Amino acid sequence: MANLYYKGHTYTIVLKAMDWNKAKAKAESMGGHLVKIESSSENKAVFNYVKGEAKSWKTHYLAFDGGGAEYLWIGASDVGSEGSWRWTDGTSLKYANWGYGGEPDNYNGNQNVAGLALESWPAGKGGLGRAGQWNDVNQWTSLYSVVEFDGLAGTPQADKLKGTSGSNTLLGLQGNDTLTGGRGKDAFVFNTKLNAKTNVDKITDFRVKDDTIRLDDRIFKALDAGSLSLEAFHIGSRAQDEDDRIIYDSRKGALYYDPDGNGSAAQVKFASLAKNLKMTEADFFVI
Ligand SMILES: [Ca+2]
Ligand SMILES: [Ca+2]
Ligand SMILES: [Ca+2]
Ligand SMILES: [Ca+2]
Repeated sequence: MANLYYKGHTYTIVLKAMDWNKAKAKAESMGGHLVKIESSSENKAVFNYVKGEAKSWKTHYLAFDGGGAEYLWIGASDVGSEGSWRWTDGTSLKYANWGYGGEPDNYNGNQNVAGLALESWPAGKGGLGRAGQWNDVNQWTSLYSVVEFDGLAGTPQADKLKGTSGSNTLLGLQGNDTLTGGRGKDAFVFNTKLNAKTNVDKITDFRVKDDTIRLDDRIFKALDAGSLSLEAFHIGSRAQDEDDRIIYDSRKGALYYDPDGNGSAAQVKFASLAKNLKMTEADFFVI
């Protein structure tokens, strides 16, 4: 299955039917999030992508309380507060494409998450919504889901990703990826489980002046979101102090994460880049 690339974002489909909460967790473990659809053009692009992919699926998952039609999970929910729809990042919906027949209707009082419909509903006759529109359905329904990555993303395998001459965000995800930002102010995101054998990304053209390495605090648990502190960055082969967290071995061009500085836990290599760069804590940002 090919990814969809649209306006600097990447979309993929998880072909494993899950309830909404599991789908949300799965998307986040992949380094993305359940799709956040912010315009009619994005909705159209995502819908056309899903519709095209769905032609080859053997199994189609339906929401019985969604008129028995086929849906995929998207990131909108009002679990926190009935009627107050939000994306999984907590922002409210500025664009929505609810079914024209009165959705979201919180049918039976327990529809708190949204699906993107692949057909009209009620199935076979319509009247409440059409393909491409959204319906609130029960969160325990098992559906495939649409995952979005906020940048140019790869796959769980080893990828070669190339940015443009403009500013790009690159996410290699799992696998030993090769990332090339090109010109512009590029950001390289590390947001999947570290593994010194199977998840070390090579950044071929990191430029200290323009580029940034973004570290997800769900993976780099010993870091706090925001700027990396001066004390947390160290140049050398290993941590010297207990507060060293990100280690740049400038002789090898290797980047390591050390969860406890000079404590007993081992450092884990997560990236390689050129040797002898004038790296500082300012080259990192914790997300
Ligand atoms: Ca509904
Ligand atoms: Ca990777
Ligand atoms: Ca990859
Ligand atoms: Ca670029």
